[in-house]
Amino acid sequence: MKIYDFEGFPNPARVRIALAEKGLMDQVEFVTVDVPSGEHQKEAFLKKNPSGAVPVLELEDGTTIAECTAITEYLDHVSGETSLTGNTPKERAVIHMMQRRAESGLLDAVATYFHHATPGLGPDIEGYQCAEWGNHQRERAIAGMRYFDSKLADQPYVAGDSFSMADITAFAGLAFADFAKIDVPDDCSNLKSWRQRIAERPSIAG
Ligand SMILES: N[C@@H](CCC(=O)N[C@@H](CS)C(=O)NCC(=O)O)C(=O)O
Repeated sequence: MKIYDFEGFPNPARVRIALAEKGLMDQVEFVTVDVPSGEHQKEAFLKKNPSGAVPVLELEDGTTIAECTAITEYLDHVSGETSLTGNTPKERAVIHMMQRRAESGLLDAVATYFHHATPGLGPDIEGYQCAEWGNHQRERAIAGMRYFDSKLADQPYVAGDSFSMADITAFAGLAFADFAKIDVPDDCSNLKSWRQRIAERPSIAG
C-alpha cells in the first residue's frame, strides 16, 4: 500500500502513529505530496482525494481512502486484532464519539485558526481567509483543551481505559496547537501529563 502525505504535518502524523502502533510501517511506501508548494491542489492529486488534503491511502487494487479515521479503521482491521478502534459495540461508539470531539473541537479548530487568522500556508495556497472565524476557532480549541483536561481527570485515555484513535487525534491536535502558537492553559495539568505519557509511546518516541 501507498500513503500520499507530507511528513511532519498533523494529519499525516495521525496515520503514521497508527501505522507504527500496528507494526505496519515497513509495509507502506510513502509518496510525498508537496503541500507547501500546492501539489495537493493539482488535478493529479485531486483525482485521489477531491478534498485536496493529505493523507491518502492507496491500496494495491487502486482504491484510494482519504480521511484519517477511515484510514485508521482500515489499518486497525487489516492486521488482525483491532487495538485502536475498539472491539465491542460500546467501545467502538465511545471511541468514535471522542475521536470526533478531538477532531472537531481541537485539531480542526486549530487548523481553522491557522488557515484563517494567520498567514497559514501563504497567499498562493490560502485562497479565502476570514480572520474573525479563525480567531473564534482559536477560542474553541482552548475550550477543547479544557474539555479533554476534565475528562482526563477521571480516566487515563481520551476514550476511557485504553489508548485509541481518539488519543491519536487529540495528540495531533496539540502538536498543531504548538505549531500555531496556541498554548495549553497552565492549569490543564491532566492534559499535560496525558500528553507526556502519550509522547513516550514507541509509535511516537521512535
Ligand atoms: N479530515 C482530514 C483532514 C486532512 C487535512 O486537512 N490535511 C492537511 C494537512 S495536515 C492538508 O492536506 N491541508 C491542505 C490544505 O489545507 O490546503 C483527514 O482526516 O485526513
